[in-house]
Amino acid sequence: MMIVHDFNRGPYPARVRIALAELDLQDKVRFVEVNLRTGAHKRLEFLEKNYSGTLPVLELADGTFLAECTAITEYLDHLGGQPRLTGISARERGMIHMMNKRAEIEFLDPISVYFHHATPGLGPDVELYQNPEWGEKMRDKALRAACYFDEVLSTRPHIADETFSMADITVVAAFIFADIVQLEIPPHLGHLHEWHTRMVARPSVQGWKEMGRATESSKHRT
Ligand code: GTS
Repeated sequence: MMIVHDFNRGPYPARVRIALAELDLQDKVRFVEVNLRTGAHKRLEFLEKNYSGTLPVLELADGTFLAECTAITEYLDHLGGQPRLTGISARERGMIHMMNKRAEIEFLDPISVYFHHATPGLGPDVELYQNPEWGEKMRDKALRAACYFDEVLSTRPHIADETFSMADITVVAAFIFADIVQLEIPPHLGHLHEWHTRMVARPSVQGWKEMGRATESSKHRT
């Protein structure tokens, strides 16, 4: 059994939950909650698992710790020998990697920076340095990315290509984070919103919060 070190409502952990559901691997993991709001992820005990002090982290049965949603998704996708989220052909893999990285650095990560710098974030005990101006800039960067992805989706049905991939999951997470920080994705971005409606209809995206509930109950069991 693998362990997901998790924060049950977090947009980044949601990426791993969605990947687990897409790959039908929910039964292969159990969740252990790490409370971001008390700064548990910045303590030595956790930093030994993930140098970057972020969630999620996947702990393999042999004790290896895998951090970074992209790396975790790659790993999970290759467990069954038939990758479904990270591409098979060289072209697919290249496109998915590029678009996933773009979704991170242009869209999801800037919303996270906005949250940590220009809103109360995780609270004064955890947010020891805040730069609101930088946060606002990152919010604007995220909004520019929304326009970019709208344009991309005017030419193809998914973020990277014809089929659903890890890059779609990353943009879904950006929507989840935007919702948390009440950042409106401009309604006129019709292609992006139409894509999002399709994504939300997927059982994996519909169900990520339910897997969150499983987190809570497993926390109480352990
Ligand atoms: N690049 C990392 C990844 O892709 O896994 C980023 C992970 C990340 O930022 N996770 C958030 C975190 O640990 C969790 S959440 O915001 O989605 O709940 N944030 C805590 C912090 O102090 O940055």
